[in-house]
Order: sequence, then C-alpha cells, then structure tokens
Amino acid sequence: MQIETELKKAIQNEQLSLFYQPKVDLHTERIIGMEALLRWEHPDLGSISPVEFIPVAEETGQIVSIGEWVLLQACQQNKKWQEQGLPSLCVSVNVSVLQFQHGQFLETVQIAIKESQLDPKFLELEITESIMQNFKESNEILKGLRQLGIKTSVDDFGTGYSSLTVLQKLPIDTIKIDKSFVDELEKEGHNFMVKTIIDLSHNLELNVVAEGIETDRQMKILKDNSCMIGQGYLFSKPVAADELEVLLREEV
Ligand code: G
Ligand code: G
Ligand code: NA
Ligand code: MN
Repeated sequence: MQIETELKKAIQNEQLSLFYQPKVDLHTERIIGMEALLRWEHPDLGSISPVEFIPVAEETGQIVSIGEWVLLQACQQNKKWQEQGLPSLCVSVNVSVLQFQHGQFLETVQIAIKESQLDPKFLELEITESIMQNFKESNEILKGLRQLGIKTSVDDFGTGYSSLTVLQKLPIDTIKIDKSFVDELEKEGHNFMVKTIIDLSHNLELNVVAEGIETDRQMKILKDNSCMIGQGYLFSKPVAADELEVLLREEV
C-alpha cells in the first residue's frame, strides 16, 4: 500500500511535523497548555490526515517509531519555549494503544525526557479508553508514568469501552470529554452526557477538559457545569509551532 511505503520515508525526509492546539482556562480564556497533533505533508500527495495514516502505522508497527519521534519532538519544542522565557506549560501528546502497550514504552518516554531536559511535570500523555481492556498491563505502565512525574489523560472519553471500576482504579489525572458530546450542547436539553462526565470526573477527583468547543453557547454550558478547561476552534485551531509561539507571547 502506498501510505505504508511513503510513511517509511516520512520521518527521514522531514515530512512530519507537529501542530499545537491551545488548551484554555474557560473563565479567563488564557492558555494553560497545548496538545500536539501530528501533521504529514507529502511532496506529491499533499497533506495526509492522521485519521488516514495512524491506523496504517498501527497495522504495520510503524506507530512505534513515529510515536518516539512525536514524543521527543514535543518535549524538545516545549523545552525550547520555556528557555525563550515563554510561560511554562504542559504539552499533551497523543499515544496510540499499540505504542502504549509496546514493551519499551516507559523507556521511550524516559529517553524523551532525558534528551529534551524537559521537567516531566510539563508532559502529559493522552491515551484512549481502549487501554482499559488490559487492566494489569496498563496499570503498571500508568504507575510507572506517575513515578516519573508525567501526567496522563483519557482522550475521547465516553466513546469507547470504559469500566467505572477500572477507571477508578487506574492512576490517571484527567478525563477529556469527547467532541461529540460537546456538539450535542448546541441542542436544547442535550447536556446529559456532558453533565454526567463532569460529575464523574469530580467524584473521582480527576480534572476534566472539554474538546471541540466551537461556540459561546457550548462554552457557557460547560462553565455553568463547572468544567474549567477546554479546547476547540472557538479559541484556536491547531497551529504550527511558530504560530503557537506568537499566541504564547501574548500571554506573557
Ligand atoms: O488533529 P486531527 O484532527 O488531525 O487529529 C486526528 C486524529 O489523529 C485524532 O484522533 C488525534 O488524536 C490523532 N492524532 C493526532 N496526532 C497524533 C499522534 O501524534 N499520535 C497518535 N497516536 N494519534 C494522533
Ligand atoms: O482524538 P483527539 O481528541 O486527539 O482529536 C482531536 C482532533 O479534533 C484533532 O483532529 C483536532 O484538529 C480536532 N479539533 C480540535 N478542536 C476542534 C473543533 O473545535 N472542531 C473540530 N471540528 N475539530 C476540532
Ligand atoms: Na487527543
Ligand atoms: Mn479526543
């Protein structure tokens, strides 16, 4: 398949890059962190979405080396911003289940921290609910990450397989409300899932972040229900590193 062969060359030919989407405090609308999102610009095929190539990379195992590159790149970029005197914020990196459960994951994270010299408290890993199907293994990895001082969040929460028992036992820090539930807030009387997830997060003493906020109305309902942090086009799309730098300068 074309994507597979082209993907092999993508890293060495510097076709991959990271974009960053701000996470904001919904009350002050100030930036409190950023999520790194992978972009692939192919010279002939143009830009290819991670929705297309991440599944291929997972099937072929290429996700492991791509994931290593993403982690190091995000840590180095965050360190660079801090050294420039910009606010010290947490960068969130998406981690595929396959990468997470790959034997060397903890070592990979440690290497990225060591090589970048980033204080581990400024790194967060976003994983999906699917890691819960392997409780024992996932629990060990999460415990290891916590020992390293790295934060974790459950991405796309509410869309996948989640056991409340498992969720309660796992050492995670944050729940991210999936965009599909935030979308629902545009409809009168459709705030049930959002409210439920926020209450659940608070009861489990976890932070909660809403994703995909596009309207003032969605933001208002989230704030009214005590969700303090969000991200979405209302504030900013994912942008290139130099553009994020401009946004961070406005924060100083
Ligand atoms: O930003 P965007 O709409 O293109 O992201 C599409 C999907 O790709 C999202 O589900 C996002 O989590 C995933 N994705 C983006 N970057 C990465 C990455 O670096 N690693 C993994 N595993 N998934 C990513
Ligand atoms: O699966 P994950 O939550 O990592 O996916 C994030 C995806 O959502 C990225 O592709 C990102 O570009 C996209 N995204 C972020 N904010 C918004 C938004 O407000 N609206 C839409 N449509 N997509 C968004
Ligand atoms: Na994410
Ligand atoms: Mn998500």
